[in-house]
Amino acid sequence: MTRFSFDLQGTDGSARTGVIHTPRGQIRTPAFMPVGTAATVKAMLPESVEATGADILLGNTYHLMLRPTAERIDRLGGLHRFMNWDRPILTDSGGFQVMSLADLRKLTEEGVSFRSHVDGSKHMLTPERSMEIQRLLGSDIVMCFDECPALPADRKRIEESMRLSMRWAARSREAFGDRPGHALFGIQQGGLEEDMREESAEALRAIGFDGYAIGGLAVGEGQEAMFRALDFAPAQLPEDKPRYLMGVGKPDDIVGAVKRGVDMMDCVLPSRSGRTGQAWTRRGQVNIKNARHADDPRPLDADCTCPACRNYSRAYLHHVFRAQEMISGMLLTWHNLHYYQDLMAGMRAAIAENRFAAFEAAFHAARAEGDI
Ligand code: PRF
Ligand code: ZN
Repeated sequence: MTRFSFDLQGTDGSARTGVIHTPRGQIRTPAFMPVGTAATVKAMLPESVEATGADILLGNTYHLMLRPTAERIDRLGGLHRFMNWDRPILTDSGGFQVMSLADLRKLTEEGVSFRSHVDGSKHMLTPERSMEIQRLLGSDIVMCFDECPALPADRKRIEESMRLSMRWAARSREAFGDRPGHALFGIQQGGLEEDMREESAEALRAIGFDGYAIGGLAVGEGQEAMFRALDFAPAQLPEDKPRYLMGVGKPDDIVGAVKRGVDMMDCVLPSRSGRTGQAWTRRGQVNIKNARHADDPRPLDADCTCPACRNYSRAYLHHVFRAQEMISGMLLTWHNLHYYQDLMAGMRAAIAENRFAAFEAAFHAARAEGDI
């Protein structure tokens, strides 16, 4: 059986390109993972997600434990079969989602108790239960159970939270055990402070993981502060393992993160904004609701090869959005995911050919010209 491994193939400054090998296939890095929270990437068939160029999806412990439950998914053959996606799946561990979505949360050393945002039922998540749920789902890349404050927060609060997450990381490692072909990733916390990030990285390195995530960023600090933290955080993590920046981001966040040494990212933005009429293109953001598109026979992005751009006009996309037709969310989501995957492919090629700086300059120049 293929064990989980990471093959770092090239670097350009701090930027890296490589391949993660898993029994369910390869993940080309830098990788963008579309979000399939409730066992679907909303408005997309799995084969369409694959056609955009995605190698891996993200699923959520929190949502799936509440509905339809991990035990039911296990009885039905696991998450891959349930949602008809046979490539790798990474699952988030639930703590972060509980803290942002659940009602009546109570945080203790043991874990988090909370009420479901769906039906008010009572639940408890601990590192041990999170590992069990992610095993029942059949996740290929399992995330440690952690929590983090929104920023800005007091140093004291960030420190206590980070140390709790490191104790939970040790319990997650113990509960995960030895599962050949499946990976467990640690999650670095520590806010924006270099010394706390280093303490967290040191704790994770001592435990030992198959990959390392950077958590606790993109939680209200803004891009400039996030980039300052990313100027030191990736280098604190092992060079020979994948580094995953959780919940990021807009295209310019992604380019800046890759430049600073991040290998994997996920974000709801391309899929969520597709359903609200926002498109992302080489020339920046386009709001398809805008009346200026009503008579425009041109494609959304003349350089894009996705079905929305090959087969439809801006006028059509504008019309179906205004008419609240379901195809609107389908086409814009497809386009956005395709654009994100094109961006990742462009960065992988640029890093491999040692021209990332020129790629980054061209990326910003096209956006500065704007949509015309
Ligand atoms: N931890 C986990 N999931 C996350 C985050 C985190 O810190 C973030 C922060 N951007 C997004 N998703 N487990
Ligand atoms: Zn397109």
